[in-house]
Amino acid sequence: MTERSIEAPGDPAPDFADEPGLEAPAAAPEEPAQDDIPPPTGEPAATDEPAATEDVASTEDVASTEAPAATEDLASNDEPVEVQEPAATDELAPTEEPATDAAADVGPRTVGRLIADALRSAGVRYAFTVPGESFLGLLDALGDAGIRVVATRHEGAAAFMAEAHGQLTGRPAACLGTRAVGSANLAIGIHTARQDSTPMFALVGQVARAHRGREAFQEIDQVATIGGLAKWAAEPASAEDVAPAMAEAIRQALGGRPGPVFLSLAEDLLDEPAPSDARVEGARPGPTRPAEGEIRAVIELLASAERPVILAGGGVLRARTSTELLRFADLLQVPVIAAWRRADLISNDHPLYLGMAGLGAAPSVRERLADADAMLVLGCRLSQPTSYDDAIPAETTRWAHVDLEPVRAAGLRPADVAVAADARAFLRAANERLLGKAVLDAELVRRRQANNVDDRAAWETSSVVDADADAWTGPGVHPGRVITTLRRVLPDDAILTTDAGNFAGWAGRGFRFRKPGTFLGPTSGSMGYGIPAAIAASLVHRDRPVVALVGDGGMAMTMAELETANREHARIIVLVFDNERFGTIRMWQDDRGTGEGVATELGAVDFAAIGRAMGARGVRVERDADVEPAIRQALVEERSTVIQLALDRAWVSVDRPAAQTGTTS
Ligand SMILES: Cc1ncc(C[n+]2csc(CCOP(=O)(O)OP(=O)(O)O)c2C)c(N)n1
Ligand SMILES: [Mg+2]
Repeated sequence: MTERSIEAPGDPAPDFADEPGLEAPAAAPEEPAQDDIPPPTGEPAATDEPAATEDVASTEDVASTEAPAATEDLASNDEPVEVQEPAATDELAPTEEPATDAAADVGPRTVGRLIADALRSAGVRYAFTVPGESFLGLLDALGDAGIRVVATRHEGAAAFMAEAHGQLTGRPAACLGTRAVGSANLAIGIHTARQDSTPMFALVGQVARAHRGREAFQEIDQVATIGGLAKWAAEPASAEDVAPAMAEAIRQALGGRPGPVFLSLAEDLLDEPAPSDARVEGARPGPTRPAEGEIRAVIELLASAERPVILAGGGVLRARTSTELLRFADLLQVPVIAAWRRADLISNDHPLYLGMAGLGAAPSVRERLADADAMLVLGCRLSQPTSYDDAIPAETTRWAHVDLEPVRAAGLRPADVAVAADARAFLRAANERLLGKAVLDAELVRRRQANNVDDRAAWETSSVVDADADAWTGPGVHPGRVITTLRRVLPDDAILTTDAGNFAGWAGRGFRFRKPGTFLGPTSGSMGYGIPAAIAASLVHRDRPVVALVGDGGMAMTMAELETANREHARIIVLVFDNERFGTIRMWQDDRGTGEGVATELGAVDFAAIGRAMGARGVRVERDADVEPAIRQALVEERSTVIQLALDRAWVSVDRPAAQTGTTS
């Protein structure tokens, strides 16, 4: 077997429980009110999303009304068993789960079926694909194993859908493509899953073994090339290799820092009989738990500071532990800043929430981070945008890193305290300690409380995106007002997805998320993500509005998937911020003062008509007054809607709003 691993096997994935939304407290800030996310209602019948209203792991099973009833999932991530964790009624601990293949005893089966059963047992409910003749033996087996297969128009969208599904639910999905050409198209989503730490299976057909190494039709070394984007990749050489490869693939995808795995599967192998004794063995180890001394050290770091801050990332969302984070922040009176594109971490209305870091963030966020005398970086890998090009943590900030895999990167000052732990395990243990034996310096707590009030006020001022909206008379819409209108009109459990581009800055700064699990955005900054992610979210949550924010550039990259949405009865609303250019890159060109307009000027596209051609509704909005009615109408329609928003080019970015005089058109 050809195998490539770029990471040591690590720790387990957290369980995939859902979590109630967290509301801003009305009267008593230390008692966060909890507002439950309603259970999903659409297909899959018993859905991919837990219906629990607490932090309880889902017991959801069975894919969709269209998928065959699944075999029992012994290794499913949604059937955690409480282990080791101190008793708590509202959250189930991550758990050691057998990764055994439940279908191993069903009798003779093909290698394709063996793989499909193993995927199902690892929690896979959806496979997204552009089919190819090189993996028919797997494609045929997926439905029989209880996995719903969704055809997409491009493999890039298939990979984005699988990534978004994994990011939203914590449960891995699969994407499939054919040999070199399909693999190459899947690449963008594999890279995105890697940067987002999202568990995902990318499975690609490979030429038959007899042709391997002869530059056969669409042959490349897939493990060395596209596989290099994944956390782990392999090409099993024989039927005997497949079960161990699947066991390792599952362990790699879900264990430690989760990520995408890549399997290259020879066409002829898939129809071979699997060895009768083939079992996908292996257990993922339990979550890494912090030691007493480590917890104490982190608490002391924060409790002894006057301006501490918690910078929290996707690890908190993945562990479904926002409630514990807020409890921890409340107990210590330490404010929370979200990592880039993880702003749905806790309710943005909570007094201890001080904004999202990174691209487009309110200026107060960076200032507050830079000003911190102590910082806990929690469930966050300190990406380049989040750390403002490694400027955060600042030289003067004592910092602790609690993460499944704390980073030790070149150029990054080592953490004063580094704790390898799951965010939930850490927070629960830390909260227990705080509620029990910890003694806090009352004077310091009082000072932090006073600072928090000021800092929150500073963020609220700094994150306004529609200050000048009443003065705006056009042409086109005011992008900041679009975002505040959207917030006003959407229910709290609506899901927002975003593409890449300057248009996203207004939402990044101005939208107020109120519940965890209501935002999907790629930390890879990939264009083309918004629509596929929205479709994936809508498949999971049939009953919740899903809104994709896209620019005209990104829209055109994956707009063919509107037909996929229509076919799959996924109801999405697409807001297209149309400035007829790759506006972000044009801005950089203008800043350089050279090459303005090279490859950044685009022509007009009737996106509303495109929407209609794909089976959706399509409307074009030219002025602010028409934005709200268009969104409200879309919310009550049965079909998807494309709302094309005319955006004057004077709106360069959230930091460079249009002046009232003239345009750059
Ligand atoms: C797949 C991909 N290709 C290229 C880029 C580089 N890029 C970043 S933003 C951008 C322009 C996006 O244009 P549009 O979607 O119209 O949004 P705007 O910047 O105009 O708001 C480009 C080309 C990228 N991030 N992703
Ligand atoms: Mg544009």
